[in-house]
Amino acid sequence: MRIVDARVIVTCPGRNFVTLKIITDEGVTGVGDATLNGRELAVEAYLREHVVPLLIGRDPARIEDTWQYLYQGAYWRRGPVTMSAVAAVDTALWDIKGKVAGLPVYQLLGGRSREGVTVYGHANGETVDEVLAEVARFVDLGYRAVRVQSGVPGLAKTYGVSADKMFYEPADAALPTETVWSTARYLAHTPGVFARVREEFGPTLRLLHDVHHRLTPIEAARLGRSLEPYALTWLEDPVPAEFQEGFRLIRQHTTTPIATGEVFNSVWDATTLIREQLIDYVRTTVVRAGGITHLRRIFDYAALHHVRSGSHGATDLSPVCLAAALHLDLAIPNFGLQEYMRHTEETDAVFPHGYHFADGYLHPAETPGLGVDIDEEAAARYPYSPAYLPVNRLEDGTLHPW
Ligand code: EZ4
Ligand code: CO
Repeated sequence: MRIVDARVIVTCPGRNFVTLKIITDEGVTGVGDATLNGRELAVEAYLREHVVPLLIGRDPARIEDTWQYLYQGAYWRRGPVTMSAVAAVDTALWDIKGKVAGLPVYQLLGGRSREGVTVYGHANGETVDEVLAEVARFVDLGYRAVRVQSGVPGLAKTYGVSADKMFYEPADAALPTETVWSTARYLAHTPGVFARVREEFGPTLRLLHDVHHRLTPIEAARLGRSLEPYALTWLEDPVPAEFQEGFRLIRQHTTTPIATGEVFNSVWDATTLIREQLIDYVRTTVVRAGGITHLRRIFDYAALHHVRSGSHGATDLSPVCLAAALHLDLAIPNFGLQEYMRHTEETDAVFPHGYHFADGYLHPAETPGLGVDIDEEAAARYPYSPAYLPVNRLEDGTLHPW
């Protein structure tokens, strides 16, 4: 079998997605997600100009060799653009291998290690009362784990709080919008939110919170300590994670579990964090970290150090990425949690898929391959529309992580 064509498809059914579709001479096809929120066309061009020509004529069965060829062969290793492009190829090749074998991809990864993939949803509100109502809604929908984000008094807009509760989309304008941040206001408000949520929902509902990279290590340590009575499953991205050693300080001060990694693109971003057990969950996903092949490598390294997975699953990870992540989630021994932000009806129609949600679990399709595709005719109805993530400033105007 040989690869005869590969198409890079950009579509915007409510938000932008970049998808690679690989076509073989025997008619078997595979899909991979290549979406990089706010920088979509960089990956589209990387694939179209520098990857697709190298794929033509290759044997699609050689997944590892193709991965090494694109990673080592570029000479310029890593980075979100390169690794998203490599991920798309890798994901599509696993899809093809599954279809050729007549098996869902999780079977090729060792078979199921659990009955379903536990997911968490995003409860959020401007006020604590609104937050409580949203948590109740997710519990009613069957969710076993809920991320809780609240507006902060004195701040006009806060990360994670949206008007449309089911379909949070932060890339909201053709040029970046600007928001204002105050660590003091946030730290004063947040523990009280979790006190109210625990009071209302009891001790066993799994609760999570995303700091979105906004604190210093000692501020994060203080927040983690103040949240200890509310027994969070994890505190996410407490600090910008380029400086891995910074997590040592957080660890010295709090038993609140730490999750990080949605901006990581290879195991090299997390070797200190994992080796020293500075985190509890590593949170990158298929499209960000070089596909199923490399994400499996990260999760296996994590397993050796008692660190679990927590795959990123925001709406900018397409249904193709989510489908691929679910196969890995089902197979690995050290699965933690899978984030699940629902896609809109328009997006779901462009990406027909067989995964489904029931009783707080996602279940991958049982059909051969990944069980997801792109409807190219439907995709063509939604042309690319520039959209950027916001930037964030302190009250005095200093640029701060968003
Ligand atoms: O802001 O994926 O945990 N989820 C997140 C996301 C990220 C977006 C950025 O594109 O932090 O909402
Ligand atoms: Co996050």
